Amino acid sequence: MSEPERRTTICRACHAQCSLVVEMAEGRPVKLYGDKDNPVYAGFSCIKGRELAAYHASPSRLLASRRRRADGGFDDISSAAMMDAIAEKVRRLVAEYGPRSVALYIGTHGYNNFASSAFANAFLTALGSPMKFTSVTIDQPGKAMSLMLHGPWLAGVPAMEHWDVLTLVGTNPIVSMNGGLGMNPARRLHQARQRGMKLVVIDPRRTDCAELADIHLAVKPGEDVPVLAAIAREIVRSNRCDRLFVEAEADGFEALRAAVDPFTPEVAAALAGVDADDIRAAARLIGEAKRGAFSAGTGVNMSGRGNLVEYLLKTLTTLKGFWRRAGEEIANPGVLINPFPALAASPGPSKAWDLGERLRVRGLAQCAAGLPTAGLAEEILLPGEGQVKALFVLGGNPVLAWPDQIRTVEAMKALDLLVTFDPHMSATAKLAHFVVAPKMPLEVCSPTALNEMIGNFGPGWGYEQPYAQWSEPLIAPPPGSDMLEEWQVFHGLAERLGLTLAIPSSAILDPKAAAAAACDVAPGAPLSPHDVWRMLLKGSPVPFDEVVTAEDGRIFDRPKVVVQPRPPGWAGRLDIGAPEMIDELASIAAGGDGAADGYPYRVISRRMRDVLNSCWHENDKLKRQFATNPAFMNPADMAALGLGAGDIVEIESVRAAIRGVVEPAPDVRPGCVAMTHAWGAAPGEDDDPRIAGANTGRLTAVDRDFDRWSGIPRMSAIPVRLRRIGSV
Ligand SMILES: Nc1nc2c(c(=O)[nH]1)N[C@H]1C(S)=C(S)[C@@H](COP(=O)(O)OP(=O)(O)OC[C@H]3O[C@@H](n4cnc5c(=O)[nH]c(N)nc54)[C@H](O)[C@@H]3O)O[C@H]1N2
Ligand SMILES: Nc1nc2c(c(=O)[nH]1)N[C@H]1C(S)=C(S)[C@@H](COP(=O)(O)OP(=O)(O)OC[C@H]3O[C@@H](n4cnc5c(=O)[nH]c(N)nc54)[C@H](O)[C@@H]3O)O[C@H]1N2
Ligand code: SF4
Ligand SMILES: [Mo]
Repeated sequence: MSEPERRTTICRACHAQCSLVVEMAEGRPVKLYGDKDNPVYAGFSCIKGRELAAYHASPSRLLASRRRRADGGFDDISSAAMMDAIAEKVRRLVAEYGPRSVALYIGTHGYNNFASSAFANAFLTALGSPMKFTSVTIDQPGKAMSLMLHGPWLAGVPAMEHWDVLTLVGTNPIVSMNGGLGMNPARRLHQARQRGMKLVVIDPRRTDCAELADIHLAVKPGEDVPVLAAIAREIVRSNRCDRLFVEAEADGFEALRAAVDPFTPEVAAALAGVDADDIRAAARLIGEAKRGAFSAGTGVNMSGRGNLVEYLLKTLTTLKGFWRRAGEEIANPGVLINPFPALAASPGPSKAWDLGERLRVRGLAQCAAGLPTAGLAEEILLPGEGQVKALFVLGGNPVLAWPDQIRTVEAMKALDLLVTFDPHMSATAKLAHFVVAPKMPLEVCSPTALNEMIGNFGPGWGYEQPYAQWSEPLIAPPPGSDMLEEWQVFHGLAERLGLTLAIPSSAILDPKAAAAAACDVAPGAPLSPHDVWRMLLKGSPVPFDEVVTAEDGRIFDRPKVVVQPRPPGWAGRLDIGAPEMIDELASIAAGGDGAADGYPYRVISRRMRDVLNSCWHENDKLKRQFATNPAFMNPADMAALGLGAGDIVEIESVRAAIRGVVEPAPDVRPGCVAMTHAWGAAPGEDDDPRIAGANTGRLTAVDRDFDRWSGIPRMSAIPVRLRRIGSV
């Protein structure tokens, strides 16, 4: 046997896009591991990424697309015949019901490769349908909503090396890579702590990050607002605000001061079930810091008050003047994507909801986070003009991941046309009319555009350096397979329907400017993957021809940018007293949130290190530690309920009951059951939680306790009652 050839590639098993070494022997990948020479990731990888090649060779992988028969079984279908059949069906639906009857949902694996999502969106636009949904509105919609309410600060926050304190709220980036700590998060946190950075973690679970925190506030789920309001109150009252910055740049200080005033540390401590002195200590750490950052995650975005929590974190950043100032340097002026202008200024707040297309249900409409995905099942089920009849699912799995699983399954079954793009017969694919078998990451080219793009989410996201990597295909699709890239399918459909696709540049953040720079793809135009990426990176700071030379991933030689002061006559100001947020604070202070009688426990969501959402659950290496998604419970609760490790517990919400396998977890706050989403199967299908896991989405109802703008219902902090129903 010859020596293995060493190649590098971008891991595309999650959004973090780590750089992996791939040892190739006889044209096949034999070993994957983190590239220790990579200047940003420095050798980091996880088991999900090291198994990337195994997913490609998984026995469960579809090697051709499938079409459902009338009896519910599936036949293989050639790519060409499949595109013919889907195009014909779309043509008939649009003719009979109008373009709005066709909808698109982009999930986790629809973003990893921008080419897929760009072509899918352009296809909907060409059809004339506004019905474009993504997982963002069931993930962390509070980020986009709060950004509009508070206003963006164009220069962002300083690099992590300057932070004296970091506060993580409902997020565990050491495991999830969810921002806050950047790439190689454990190493970065270690380095920051060595130089003296303090860490505050607010989470009902003693997470991997909380283990390393200076202060851990193990709040009651859903009760973060009182704690953050009390921290803001302490900072204001102890005169630790940056008054000059606030006066110069923000409106609403008096309204905010009055709104947080009722939240004394004692009041907040009682509401959140933590120690008032710990709240004071956290306020002191943050208050005394010169620079710092806040980062939140799914935990708080899903527990009922996501907009307000994210808003308070931006407000605290403003109160402390933690934003990057004029004269400071930005090390990353963009490689693939043009960043915001480096100005110490804000364009000011803007409207966050009712921004366009209205759903026909519950007054929901396009908001800053997108069209409310939590309203889509009802849109499909509600008869009448505009009803959604066809759904394209791009790299997502609604049946296991959307809230309100019962309604979701009903909706999927009601569709005239359901098309999933998935390498697998996922739970959603099983209900689809067509399952498109796509090429997989190591078989396609792509750059690190996704991770650079999400650098705009907040502190500790994306790259602080002008870093990028480009990957060419390392392997060919399996012999005898018939697969396309997702974009090729949308291109093929457009061609069959005589539609021209306008592909906007991903390098331009402003959607209007990106659309103005769009490249038209006429029907029948031959297109290579490089042609497509040339379009997608049109106008990128580093030109495409240079980007493709970075197959190892590198820091480009780019001029540092110095933040410029606010131009004269600039009108925009930040808003820390947005009336909607101030009203919500007032209702919480008045004790607005009623207790859920009879449902004393709370199911809280969490990620597991080795598994991403519903992906590749059949891979044994990902299940070394846990076979499915256990119900993690505090031993004190287990004792009170007579539960032992491995027992089956019934978990019942107002909506439905599921069964979970109990796993003792002293790190979980008593009263909580921590469970990962996107496991289990469709209702009536499984039903052994030890084999399929349990679906927490079944506990939730989209029309109960939902956000008025993004529609996100309570997907964490779900009130439940528990009952022991068996042991091993
Ligand atoms: N209760 C509760 N519900 C939640 C959450 C929670 O914390 N609690 N989290 C929410 C969040 S944050 C999200 S993002 C959503 C996730 O929602 P989705 O994105 O809808 O769900 P995933 O399970 O990520 O679906 C990914 C699909 O992509 C497929 N796939 C894998 N590799 C590829 C590939 O290379 N190409 C293509 N085309 N497909 C591929 C997988 O087989 C899988 O079916 O779930 C949400 N639901
Ligand atoms: N290994 C792995 N990595 C992933 C994923 C995965 O499935 N596995 N999924 C990816 C996806 S789609 C996303 S969106 C990101 C999400 O990334 P994160 O948001 O960091 O996700 P989690 O690790 O679940 O962290 C959420 C935390 O919120 C806490 N929490 C729950 N309810 C509350 C509450 O009411 N208040 C507070 N303060 N905390 C609460 C939970 O205990 C948990 O520790 O991760 C991504 N990365
Ligand atoms: S963190 Fe994500 S990108 Fe990095 S190796 Fe793991 S799965 Fe791949
Ligand atoms: Mo997510």
